[in-house]
Amino acid sequence: DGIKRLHRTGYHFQPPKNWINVATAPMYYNGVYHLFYQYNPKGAVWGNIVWAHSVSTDLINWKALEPAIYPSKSFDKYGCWSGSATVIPGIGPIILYTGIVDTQNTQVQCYAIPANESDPYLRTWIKPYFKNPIAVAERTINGSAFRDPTTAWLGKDGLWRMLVGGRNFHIGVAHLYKSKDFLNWVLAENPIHSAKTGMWECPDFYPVSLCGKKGLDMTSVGERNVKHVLKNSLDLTRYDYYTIGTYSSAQDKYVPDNTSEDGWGGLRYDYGNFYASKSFFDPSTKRRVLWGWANESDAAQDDIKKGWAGIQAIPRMVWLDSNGKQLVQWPVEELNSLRGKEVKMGNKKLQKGDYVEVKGITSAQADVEVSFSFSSLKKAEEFNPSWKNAQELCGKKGSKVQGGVGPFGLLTLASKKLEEFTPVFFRIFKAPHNKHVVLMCSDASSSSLKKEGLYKPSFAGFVDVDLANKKLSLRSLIDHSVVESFGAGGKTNILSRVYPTLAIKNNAHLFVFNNGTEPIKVENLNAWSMRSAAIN
Ligand code: DQQ
Repeated sequence: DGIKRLHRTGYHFQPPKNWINVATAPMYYNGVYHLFYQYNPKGAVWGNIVWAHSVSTDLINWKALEPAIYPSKSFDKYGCWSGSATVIPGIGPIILYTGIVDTQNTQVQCYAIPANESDPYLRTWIKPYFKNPIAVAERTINGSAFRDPTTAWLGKDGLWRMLVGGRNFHIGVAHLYKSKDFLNWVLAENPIHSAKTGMWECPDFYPVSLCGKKGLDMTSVGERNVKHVLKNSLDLTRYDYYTIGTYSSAQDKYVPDNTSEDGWGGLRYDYGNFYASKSFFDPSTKRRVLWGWANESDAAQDDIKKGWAGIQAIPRMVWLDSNGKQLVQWPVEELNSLRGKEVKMGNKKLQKGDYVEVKGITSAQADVEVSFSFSSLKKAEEFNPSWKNAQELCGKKGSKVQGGVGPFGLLTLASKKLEEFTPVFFRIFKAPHNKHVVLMCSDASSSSLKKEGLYKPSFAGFVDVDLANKKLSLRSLIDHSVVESFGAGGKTNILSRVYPTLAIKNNAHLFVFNNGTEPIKVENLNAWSMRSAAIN
């Protein structure tokens, strides 16, 4: 049984066994949060996909119900793939999802409604024959790349709209459909947007406020005084990228601002293992909440031995940064209810080569918030403008490579003698015109002594942060086989899946470190043992 439990999470969502992927149709309805997710009831590899269903009142503790949507009709006989929920004012929730109609994985879009609106958990969903499927691949659409309908919204003309992810040769497209009644859907002439990226899975499209952290409801917000976000999941590389832009329902167009790349090198929610994410508006707290799936980094045979594969990241609140150019994310505050014993460190200087243990908490299941400061950026290394790829740079300049300002940060899931550790750290470079480039890394390359079949990437992203106050903050959620980190208050985020062989349970340690010539001060560190959530 050991191998099955060793790396299971204490507070990141996972079912008792088997394969999971996309968190589908997250929603809040009548006081209850619903999480559906792609699930294989028969094993720890992808296949036989149904919608498993859990409910919660706090987004952290979950009660498992029976699968809500599973193959039962001619239009979804071979699988019920991802989709979204729309809560129609005065009517209630409708789920849109992708049905698989044959063994070639031909995809159609379908809808389902609650069998009994007065059941607080909405356990049973029906798929009426009337009008199902609501969209089949027609004309120019490629039916094997046609999936994952979004939450629908109302345009100014009173028509409902939804997007369906697709691919036209090498071009990723978000097909637009319109409907008067939510049942008869008509394909619009042009996709709402497209780009040369390959397939767009799980598109997500929503408005964000120009200032403040408040979320907006897709179905009712106007188009003025807001920005829109379009997120697409790139199946070739397995990452989610997004743009910020402007949407007009009169023109049926979304136009990205040119503040970030619309493609492979674009902004990401997360620079680690975080894919096929979905957001929803939570009307009870007026925030937008984001779910992302974190796949295993272990070999498939090891997933089978463990009997499980896949977790969900901690749900994150998401809003537009005050610079208007990127999103910011932060774990939902309900997570703090799991915080137990707390230890602190403050005003602690770290010279080059220092590492100091943070003792007294369960370091394999912890939440750490820390702010670092430095007195000068003079010693920062020169940035070479050809370094476009943060992950490659982190691979070259890991935590053991001495620097000027940084590398400094945390060593998470570390064995006592540091045979294993997952460093999460910053490194600051000097760029022309008195500018600086901040690199954030979550480096799995030293995370495990296990060699065979383990993916140990040096995940990294750049952080667009003002260093005027000479401070950088970091939060890491450590949970046995996951380290989920938020840099500079959630501007750059990285989730790593790791499988230590020594740094397990009570043998896992946590350190702060500095390996740059500029001394670094730990201004404030708060670390908590995390209780396990009641999950399923
Ligand atoms: N996998 C799902 C699809 C989605 C993809 C099937 C994301 O709906 O496009 O499980 O990994």
